[in-house]
Amino acid sequence: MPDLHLFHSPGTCGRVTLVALEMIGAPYQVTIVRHYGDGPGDPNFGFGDGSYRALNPTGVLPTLLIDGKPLTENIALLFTLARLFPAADLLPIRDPISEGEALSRLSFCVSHLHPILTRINRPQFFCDASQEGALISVSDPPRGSAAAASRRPS
Ligand SMILES: N[C@@H](CCC(=O)N[C@@H](CS)C(=O)NCC(=O)O)C(=O)O
Repeated sequence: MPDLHLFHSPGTCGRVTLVALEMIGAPYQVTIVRHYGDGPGDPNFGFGDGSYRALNPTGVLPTLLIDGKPLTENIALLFTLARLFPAADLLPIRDPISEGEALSRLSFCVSHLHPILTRINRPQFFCDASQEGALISVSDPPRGSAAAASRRPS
């Protein structure tokens, strides 16, 4: 059984891999990483001394050490865990068409949904709210991929 060690912060998308680990039921270790610091580019993000970037040079969460080797990006983590623990039936890895469908939906979450949520939850990363006039004009109803992201899956 591989040694699993998740670097995570509550309230972040690291919960995706955390849920997968819980579904698998295998033992794993968690290290809580300081979330965001002073925002993207903060050299102290992570462990407060910048050392988190030794694990993940992009600086974002989560990172999963598998037998000591760091792996990043939730989609990669989910597919790797699904193959390491096939009995957990995390993803339809035995059927290429169903696997493609799962990859398509996960890719949509990562490339469209998550960046939109980041801008909603952390506007300070994208504008200087202290400056007069730094108001964000929000389109209602949402358009483009934001509209697709706001629809409930059928
Ligand atoms: N595509 C990445 C997204 C990772 C990501 O953006 N994580 C956020 C937390 S939800 C983060 O660590 N942000 C810190 C930063 O942007 O500096 C994945 O799915 O793993």
